[in-house]
Amino acid sequence: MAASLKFLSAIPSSECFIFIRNANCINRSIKSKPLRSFSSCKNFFTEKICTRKLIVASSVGFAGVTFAVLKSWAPVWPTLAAESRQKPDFKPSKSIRIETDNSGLKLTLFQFQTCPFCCKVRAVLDYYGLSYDIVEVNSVTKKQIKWSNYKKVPVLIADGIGESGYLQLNDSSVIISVLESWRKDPCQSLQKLLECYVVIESEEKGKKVYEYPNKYFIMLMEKEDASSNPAQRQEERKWRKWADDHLVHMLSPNVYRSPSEALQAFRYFSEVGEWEKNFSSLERWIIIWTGSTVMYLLGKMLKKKYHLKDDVRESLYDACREWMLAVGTDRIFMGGDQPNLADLAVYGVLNAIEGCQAFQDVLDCTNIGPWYRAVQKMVNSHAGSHPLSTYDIAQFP
Ligand SMILES: N[C@@H](CCC(=O)N[C@@H](CS)C(=O)NCC(=O)O)C(=O)O
Repeated sequence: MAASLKFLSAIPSSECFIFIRNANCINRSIKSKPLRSFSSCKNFFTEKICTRKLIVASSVGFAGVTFAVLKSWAPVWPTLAAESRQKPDFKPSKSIRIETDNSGLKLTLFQFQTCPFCCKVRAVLDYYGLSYDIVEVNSVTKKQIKWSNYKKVPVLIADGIGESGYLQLNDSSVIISVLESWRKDPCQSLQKLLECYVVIESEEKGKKVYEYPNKYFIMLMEKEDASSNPAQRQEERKWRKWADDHLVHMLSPNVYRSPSEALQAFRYFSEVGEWEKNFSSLERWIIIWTGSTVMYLLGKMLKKKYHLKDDVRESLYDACREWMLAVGTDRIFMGGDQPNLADLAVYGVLNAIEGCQAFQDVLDCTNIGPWYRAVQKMVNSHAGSHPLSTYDIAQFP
Protein backbone atom coordinates (compact mmCIF):
# COMPACT_ATOMS: atom_id res chain seq x y z
CA MET A 1 0.00 0.00 0.00
CA ALA A 2 2.70 2.44 1.03
CA ALA A 3 4.66 1.39 -1.99
CA SER A 4 1.71 2.01 -4.26
CA LEU A 5 1.07 5.44 -2.84
CA LYS A 6 4.71 6.31 -2.98
CA PHE A 7 4.81 5.27 -6.55
CA LEU A 8 1.87 7.48 -7.33
CA SER A 9 3.74 10.43 -5.99
CA ALA A 10 6.31 9.65 -8.62
CA ILE A 11 4.08 11.09 -11.25
CA PRO A 12 5.38 14.57 -11.73
CA SER A 13 2.92 17.19 -12.77
CA SER A 14 0.06 14.77 -13.15
CA GLU A 15 -0.47 15.09 -9.45
CA CYS A 16 -0.92 18.77 -9.94
CA PHE A 17 -3.90 18.09 -12.07
CA ILE A 18 -5.67 16.16 -9.42
CA PHE A 19 -5.47 18.84 -6.81
CA ILE A 20 -8.49 18.52 -4.59
CA ARG A 21 -9.16 21.22 -2.08
CA ASN A 22 -10.23 20.24 1.41
CA ALA A 23 -13.53 21.92 2.05
CA ASN A 24 -14.64 21.80 5.66
CA CYS A 25 -11.90 22.57 8.08
CA ILE A 26 -12.23 21.78 11.75
CA ASN A 27 -10.26 22.84 14.81
CA ARG A 28 -9.06 25.95 13.11
CA SER A 29 -6.30 27.96 14.63
CA ILE A 30 -4.84 31.14 13.25
CA LYS A 31 -1.10 31.38 13.09
CA SER A 32 0.35 34.75 12.44
CA LYS A 33 3.73 33.37 11.47
CA PRO A 34 2.98 32.11 8.07
CA LEU A 35 5.62 29.83 6.73
CA ARG A 36 8.06 28.54 9.24
CA SER A 37 5.44 27.11 11.57
CA PHE A 38 4.39 24.36 9.23
CA SER A 39 4.64 20.87 10.37
CA SER A 40 5.32 18.57 7.56
CA CYS A 41 2.60 17.81 5.03
CA LYS A 42 2.32 14.26 3.99
CA ASN A 43 2.30 12.86 0.54
CA PHE A 44 -0.16 14.60 -1.75
CA PHE A 45 -2.07 11.47 -2.54
CA THR A 46 -2.39 10.36 1.02
CA GLU A 47 -3.82 13.68 2.06
CA LYS A 48 -5.81 14.71 -0.97
CA ILE A 49 -7.40 11.78 -2.64
CA CYS A 50 -10.55 10.71 -0.93
CA THR A 51 -11.28 7.50 -2.79
CA ARG A 52 -8.08 5.75 -2.00
CA LYS A 53 -9.59 2.44 -2.90
CA LEU A 54 -9.47 3.39 -6.53
CA ILE A 55 -5.83 4.29 -6.28
CA VAL A 56 -4.94 1.08 -4.56
CA ALA A 57 -6.98 -0.96 -7.00
CA SER A 58 -5.38 0.77 -9.93
CA SER A 59 -1.92 0.42 -8.52
CA VAL A 60 -2.07 -3.15 -7.45
CA GLY A 61 -1.54 -4.54 -10.91
CA PHE A 62 1.64 -2.59 -11.24
CA ALA A 63 3.07 -3.39 -7.85
CA GLY A 64 5.75 -5.70 -9.21
CA VAL A 65 7.42 -3.29 -11.56
CA THR A 66 6.84 -0.44 -9.18
CA PHE A 67 8.61 -2.20 -6.35
CA ALA A 68 11.82 -2.42 -8.33
CA VAL A 69 11.79 1.32 -8.88
CA LEU A 70 10.80 2.15 -5.36
CA LYS A 71 13.44 0.06 -3.72
CA SER A 72 16.13 2.60 -4.43
CA TRP A 73 13.97 5.45 -3.10
CA ALA A 74 12.79 3.72 0.03
CA PRO A 75 15.35 5.30 2.39
CA VAL A 76 14.00 8.72 1.54
CA TRP A 77 10.45 8.00 2.61
CA PRO A 78 10.74 8.20 6.43
CA THR A 79 12.74 11.40 6.32
CA LEU A 80 10.05 13.44 4.61
CA ALA A 81 8.81 14.67 7.98
CA ALA A 82 12.26 15.85 9.06
CA GLU A 83 12.38 19.27 10.66
CA SER A 84 15.59 20.41 9.06
CA ARG A 85 15.96 24.15 8.84
CA GLN A 86 19.27 24.71 7.19
CA LYS A 87 19.47 26.96 4.22
CA PRO A 88 18.62 25.17 1.00
CA ASP A 89 21.65 24.79 -1.19
CA PHE A 90 20.81 23.22 -4.50
CA LYS A 91 22.38 23.62 -7.87
CA PRO A 92 19.77 25.26 -10.08
CA SER A 93 18.64 23.25 -13.06
CA LYS A 94 18.07 26.50 -14.94
CA SER A 95 18.84 30.18 -14.45
CA ILE A 96 16.58 32.82 -15.94
CA ARG A 97 18.52 36.07 -16.29
CA ILE A 98 16.82 39.29 -17.38
CA GLU A 99 19.29 42.04 -18.18
CA THR A 100 16.98 44.84 -17.17
CA ASP A 101 16.24 43.36 -13.75
CA ASN A 102 17.66 45.65 -11.11
CA SER A 103 15.31 44.55 -8.36
CA GLY A 104 18.16 43.31 -6.20
CA LEU A 105 16.15 40.20 -5.44
CA LYS A 106 17.84 36.83 -5.57
CA LEU A 107 15.05 34.38 -6.17
CA THR A 108 14.97 30.61 -6.47
CA LEU A 109 11.85 28.74 -7.51
CA PHE A 110 11.43 25.14 -6.38
CA GLN A 111 9.01 23.64 -8.84
CA PHE A 112 7.63 20.88 -11.04
CA GLN A 113 7.82 22.13 -14.61
CA THR A 114 4.26 21.28 -15.63
CA CYS A 115 2.48 21.96 -12.35
CA PRO A 116 -0.18 24.62 -13.09
CA PHE A 117 0.55 26.38 -9.78
CA CYS A 118 4.24 26.61 -10.71
CA CYS A 119 3.35 27.75 -14.23
CA LYS A 120 1.33 30.60 -12.69
CA VAL A 121 4.30 31.75 -10.63
CA ARG A 122 6.68 31.55 -13.61
CA ALA A 123 4.23 33.58 -15.70
CA VAL A 124 4.33 36.36 -13.10
CA LEU A 125 8.11 36.27 -12.62
CA ASP A 126 8.65 36.33 -16.39
CA TYR A 127 6.10 39.04 -17.00
CA TYR A 128 7.73 41.28 -14.41
CA GLY A 129 11.15 40.54 -15.83
CA LEU A 130 12.60 39.21 -12.59
CA SER A 131 15.67 36.99 -12.76
CA TYR A 132 15.43 33.70 -10.90
CA ASP A 133 16.94 30.30 -10.57
CA ILE A 134 14.89 27.15 -10.97
CA VAL A 135 15.37 24.03 -8.92
CA GLU A 136 13.39 21.21 -10.47
CA VAL A 137 12.08 19.09 -7.62
CA ASN A 138 12.21 15.34 -8.03
CA SER A 139 8.63 14.44 -7.26
CA VAL A 140 9.61 10.95 -6.16
CA THR A 141 12.16 11.76 -3.50
CA LYS A 142 11.39 15.47 -3.13
CA LYS A 143 14.94 15.68 -1.86
CA GLN A 144 15.29 19.24 -3.13
CA ILE A 145 12.67 20.42 -0.62
CA LYS A 146 13.67 18.16 2.22
CA TRP A 147 14.94 21.19 4.12
CA SER A 148 11.38 22.57 4.12
CA ASN A 149 8.49 21.66 6.38
CA TYR A 150 6.11 22.67 3.62
CA LYS A 151 6.13 19.83 1.15
CA LYS A 152 4.39 21.22 -1.88
CA VAL A 153 5.58 23.20 -4.82
CA PRO A 154 5.90 25.97 -5.78
CA VAL A 155 8.18 27.34 -3.09
CA LEU A 156 10.01 30.60 -3.72
CA ILE A 157 13.17 31.50 -1.83
CA ALA A 158 14.37 35.09 -1.59
CA ASP A 159 18.00 35.08 -0.54
CA GLY A 160 19.74 37.45 1.85
CA ILE A 161 16.75 38.20 4.08
CA GLY A 162 16.29 37.80 7.83
CA GLU A 163 18.21 35.82 10.42
CA SER A 164 18.29 32.60 8.47
CA GLY A 165 19.53 34.42 5.39
CA TYR A 166 16.54 33.55 3.27
CA LEU A 167 12.80 34.07 3.11
CA GLN A 168 10.55 31.17 2.15
CA LEU A 169 7.30 31.86 0.34
CA ASN A 170 4.81 29.00 -0.03
CA ASP A 171 1.65 28.68 -2.12
CA SER A 172 1.44 30.07 -5.62
CA SER A 173 -1.17 32.69 -4.82
CA VAL A 174 0.68 33.92 -1.74
CA ILE A 175 3.92 34.11 -3.73
CA ILE A 176 2.21 36.08 -6.49
CA SER A 177 0.44 38.44 -4.08
CA VAL A 178 3.64 39.14 -2.14
CA LEU A 179 5.53 39.87 -5.34
CA GLU A 180 2.75 42.08 -6.65
CA SER A 181 2.50 43.98 -3.34
CA TRP A 182 6.24 44.52 -3.37
CA ARG A 183 6.22 45.58 -7.00
CA LYS A 184 3.64 48.24 -6.23
CA ASP A 185 5.79 49.53 -3.40
CA PRO A 186 9.37 48.21 -3.55
CA CYS A 187 10.21 50.14 -0.39
CA GLN A 188 8.30 47.53 1.62
CA SER A 189 10.37 44.57 2.67
CA LEU A 190 9.30 41.19 1.37
CA GLN A 191 9.42 39.91 4.91
CA LYS A 192 6.94 42.50 6.16
CA LEU A 193 4.64 41.85 3.24
CA LEU A 194 4.74 38.13 3.80
CA GLU A 195 3.69 38.61 7.39
CA CYS A 196 0.41 40.06 6.09
CA TYR A 197 -0.57 36.65 4.72
CA VAL A 198 -1.90 34.85 7.75
CA VAL A 199 -2.08 31.10 7.57
CA ILE A 200 -4.98 29.15 9.04
CA GLU A 201 -3.95 25.73 10.15
CA SER A 202 -6.62 23.12 10.63
CA GLU A 203 -7.01 19.40 10.86
CA GLU A 204 -9.23 17.30 8.73
CA LYS A 205 -9.42 13.58 9.30
CA GLY A 206 -6.19 13.78 11.24
CA LYS A 207 -4.38 15.67 8.54
CA LYS A 208 -3.09 19.22 8.51
CA VAL A 209 -4.65 21.65 6.11
CA TYR A 210 -3.36 25.16 5.51
CA GLU A 211 -5.31 28.05 4.12
CA TYR A 212 -4.39 31.63 3.45
CA PRO A 213 -7.67 33.55 3.62
CA ASN A 214 -6.31 36.76 2.14
CA LYS A 215 -4.01 35.25 -0.45
CA TYR A 216 -5.69 37.06 -3.33
CA PHE A 217 -5.31 40.47 -1.71
CA ILE A 218 -2.56 42.90 -2.60
CA MET A 219 -1.09 44.72 0.38
CA LEU A 220 -0.91 48.36 -0.49
CA MET A 221 0.00 49.51 3.02
CA GLU A 222 -0.36 53.27 3.05
CA LYS A 223 0.05 53.62 -0.70
CA GLU A 224 -2.71 54.44 -3.13
CA ASP A 225 -2.96 52.16 -6.14
CA ALA A 226 -3.65 54.55 -8.97
CA SER A 227 -3.42 51.81 -11.59
CA SER A 228 -6.77 50.23 -10.68
CA ASN A 229 -10.01 50.94 -8.86
CA PRO A 230 -11.69 48.79 -6.16
CA ALA A 231 -14.07 47.15 -8.66
CA GLN A 232 -11.17 46.15 -10.88
CA ARG A 233 -9.26 44.76 -7.93
CA GLN A 234 -12.29 42.76 -6.84
CA GLU A 235 -12.70 41.37 -10.34
CA GLU A 236 -9.04 40.42 -10.41
CA ARG A 237 -9.32 38.56 -7.09
CA LYS A 238 -12.49 36.76 -8.18
CA TRP A 239 -10.88 35.37 -11.33
CA ARG A 240 -7.62 34.46 -9.68
CA LYS A 241 -9.64 32.35 -7.28
CA TRP A 242 -11.63 30.93 -10.18
CA ALA A 243 -8.41 29.82 -11.85
CA ASP A 244 -7.36 27.92 -8.71
CA ASP A 245 -10.74 26.55 -7.69
CA HIS A 246 -12.41 25.88 -11.01
CA LEU A 247 -10.20 26.00 -14.08
CA VAL A 248 -7.49 23.84 -12.58
CA HIS A 249 -9.99 21.02 -11.99
CA MET A 250 -10.76 20.87 -15.69
CA LEU A 251 -7.24 19.76 -16.52
CA SER A 252 -6.89 16.15 -15.30
CA PRO A 253 -10.12 14.75 -16.72
CA ASN A 254 -9.24 16.40 -20.02
CA VAL A 255 -5.58 15.58 -20.47
CA TYR A 256 -6.20 12.00 -19.32
CA ARG A 257 -9.51 11.65 -21.16
CA SER A 258 -8.61 8.46 -23.00
CA PRO A 259 -5.73 6.00 -22.58
CA SER A 260 -3.99 7.35 -25.68
CA GLU A 261 -4.38 10.98 -24.58
CA ALA A 262 -3.08 10.10 -21.14
CA LEU A 263 -0.05 8.47 -22.72
CA GLN A 264 0.53 11.47 -24.97
CA ALA A 265 0.24 13.81 -21.97
CA PHE A 266 2.80 11.82 -20.00
CA ARG A 267 5.19 11.83 -22.94
CA TYR A 268 4.81 15.59 -23.14
CA PHE A 269 5.39 16.00 -19.38
CA SER A 270 8.43 13.78 -19.64
CA GLU A 271 9.83 15.96 -22.42
CA VAL A 272 9.26 19.40 -20.90
CA GLY A 273 9.95 18.17 -17.37
CA GLU A 274 13.27 16.73 -18.61
CA TRP A 275 12.61 13.47 -16.87
CA GLU A 276 15.61 11.97 -18.56
CA LYS A 277 17.68 14.02 -16.10
CA ASN A 278 15.82 12.60 -13.07
CA PHE A 279 15.00 9.07 -14.10
CA SER A 280 16.66 6.17 -15.82
CA SER A 281 15.12 4.93 -19.08
CA LEU A 282 13.46 2.03 -17.29
CA GLU A 283 12.04 4.25 -14.56
CA ARG A 284 10.78 6.71 -17.15
CA TRP A 285 9.15 3.95 -19.13
CA ILE A 286 7.44 2.59 -16.04
CA ILE A 287 6.27 5.99 -14.88
CA ILE A 288 4.92 6.94 -18.28
CA TRP A 289 3.00 3.71 -18.85
CA THR A 290 1.86 3.09 -15.30
CA GLY A 291 1.23 6.74 -14.56
CA SER A 292 -0.86 7.30 -17.65
CA THR A 293 -2.99 4.24 -16.85
CA VAL A 294 -3.55 5.29 -13.26
CA MET A 295 -4.25 8.88 -14.21
CA TYR A 296 -6.69 7.78 -16.87
CA LEU A 297 -8.67 6.04 -14.13
CA LEU A 298 -8.31 8.93 -11.72
CA GLY A 299 -9.43 11.34 -14.42
CA LYS A 300 -12.74 9.48 -14.52
CA MET A 301 -13.10 9.84 -10.77
CA LEU A 302 -12.34 13.55 -10.87
CA LYS A 303 -14.81 14.06 -13.66
CA LYS A 304 -17.49 12.82 -11.28
CA LYS A 305 -16.19 14.73 -8.31
CA TYR A 306 -16.21 18.07 -10.11
CA HIS A 307 -19.40 17.35 -12.01
CA LEU A 308 -17.86 17.70 -15.44
CA LYS A 309 -20.03 17.06 -18.46
CA ASP A 310 -20.15 13.63 -20.09
CA ASP A 311 -17.87 14.98 -22.75
CA VAL A 312 -15.26 16.55 -20.48
CA ARG A 313 -14.00 18.76 -23.28
CA GLU A 314 -17.29 20.63 -23.15
CA SER A 315 -16.61 21.57 -19.52
CA LEU A 316 -13.15 22.81 -20.44
CA TYR A 317 -14.56 24.78 -23.37
CA ASP A 318 -17.26 26.22 -21.09
CA ALA A 319 -14.59 27.39 -18.65
CA CYS A 320 -12.58 29.04 -21.43
CA ARG A 321 -15.68 30.68 -22.86
CA GLU A 322 -16.70 31.87 -19.39
CA TRP A 323 -13.30 33.47 -19.03
CA MET A 324 -13.46 35.12 -22.44
CA LEU A 325 -16.92 36.43 -21.64
CA ALA A 326 -15.52 37.98 -18.46
CA VAL A 327 -12.69 39.61 -20.40
CA GLY A 328 -15.25 40.94 -22.87
CA THR A 329 -14.64 42.59 -26.20
CA ASP A 330 -13.77 46.10 -25.04
CA ARG A 331 -10.37 45.25 -23.68
CA ILE A 332 -7.46 43.07 -24.72
CA PHE A 333 -6.87 41.66 -21.26
CA MET A 334 -8.89 41.66 -18.07
CA GLY A 335 -6.28 44.13 -16.91
CA GLY A 336 -6.97 46.41 -19.90
CA ASP A 337 -3.97 47.02 -22.13
CA GLN A 338 -1.74 44.99 -19.83
CA PRO A 339 -2.50 41.62 -18.28
CA ASN A 340 -3.43 41.69 -14.61
CA LEU A 341 -2.90 38.85 -12.12
CA ALA A 342 -6.11 37.13 -13.22
CA ASP A 343 -4.91 37.09 -16.85
CA LEU A 344 -1.58 35.68 -15.71
CA ALA A 345 -3.25 33.05 -13.48
CA VAL A 346 -5.56 31.76 -16.22
CA TYR A 347 -2.71 31.84 -18.70
CA GLY A 348 -0.42 29.96 -16.28
CA VAL A 349 -2.95 27.19 -15.63
CA LEU A 350 -3.57 26.65 -19.36
CA ASN A 351 0.14 26.92 -20.11
CA ALA A 352 0.67 23.74 -18.08
CA ILE A 353 -1.10 21.68 -20.76
CA GLU A 354 0.11 23.55 -23.82
CA GLY A 355 1.54 20.43 -25.48
CA CYS A 356 -1.51 18.27 -24.84
CA GLN A 357 -4.32 17.44 -27.27
CA ALA A 358 -6.80 19.10 -24.90
CA PHE A 359 -5.06 22.44 -25.37
CA GLN A 360 -5.11 22.13 -29.15
CA ASP A 361 -8.83 21.35 -28.98
CA VAL A 362 -9.41 24.43 -26.82
CA LEU A 363 -7.72 26.59 -29.45
CA ASP A 364 -9.79 24.99 -32.21
CA CYS A 365 -13.16 25.12 -30.47
CA THR A 366 -13.15 28.34 -28.43
CA ASN A 367 -12.16 31.94 -29.02
CA ILE A 368 -9.48 31.96 -26.32
CA GLY A 369 -6.51 31.60 -28.70
CA PRO A 370 -5.84 35.30 -29.51
CA TRP A 371 -6.08 36.26 -25.82
CA TYR A 372 -3.77 33.38 -24.82
CA ARG A 373 -1.15 34.27 -27.43
CA ALA A 374 -1.37 37.96 -26.47
CA VAL A 375 -0.65 37.14 -22.81
CA GLN A 376 2.13 34.78 -23.87
CA LYS A 377 3.73 37.56 -25.86
CA MET A 378 3.59 39.90 -22.88
CA VAL A 379 5.02 37.25 -20.57
CA ASN A 380 7.84 36.25 -22.89
CA SER A 381 8.81 39.85 -23.59
CA HIS A 382 8.76 40.74 -19.86
CA ALA A 383 6.34 43.51 -20.67
CA GLY A 384 5.64 44.18 -17.00
CA SER A 385 9.25 45.08 -16.17
CA HIS A 386 9.61 48.21 -14.12
CA PRO A 387 11.30 51.11 -15.82
CA LEU A 388 14.72 51.22 -14.18
CA SER A 389 14.14 54.61 -12.64
CA THR A 390 11.19 53.51 -10.53
CA TYR A 391 13.29 51.31 -8.28
CA ASP A 392 15.04 52.68 -5.27
CA ILE A 393 17.75 50.09 -5.03
CA ALA A 394 19.00 51.36 -1.67
CA GLN A 395 15.78 50.19 -0.05
CA PHE A 396 15.99 46.57 -1.14
CA PRO A 397 14.80 44.09 -0.28
N1 LIG B 1 -2.37 25.75 -3.08
C1 LIG B 1 -1.09 25.34 -3.54
C2 LIG B 1 -1.20 24.00 -4.24
C3 LIG B 1 0.15 23.44 -4.62
C4 LIG B 1 0.09 21.98 -5.01
O1 LIG B 1 -0.92 21.29 -4.80
N2 LIG B 1 1.19 21.52 -5.55
C5 LIG B 1 1.30 20.11 -5.90
C6 LIG B 1 1.96 20.03 -7.25
S1 LIG B 1 0.90 20.65 -8.53
C7 LIG B 1 2.26 19.43 -4.97
O2 LIG B 1 3.27 19.96 -4.61
N3 LIG B 1 1.95 18.21 -4.60
C8 LIG B 1 2.87 17.40 -3.84
C9 LIG B 1 2.32 16.98 -2.54
O3 LIG B 1 1.23 17.41 -2.15
O4 LIG B 1 3.00 16.21 -1.88
C10 LIG B 1 -0.53 26.40 -4.48
O5 LIG B 1 -1.31 27.17 -5.03
O6 LIG B 1 0.70 26.51 -4.58
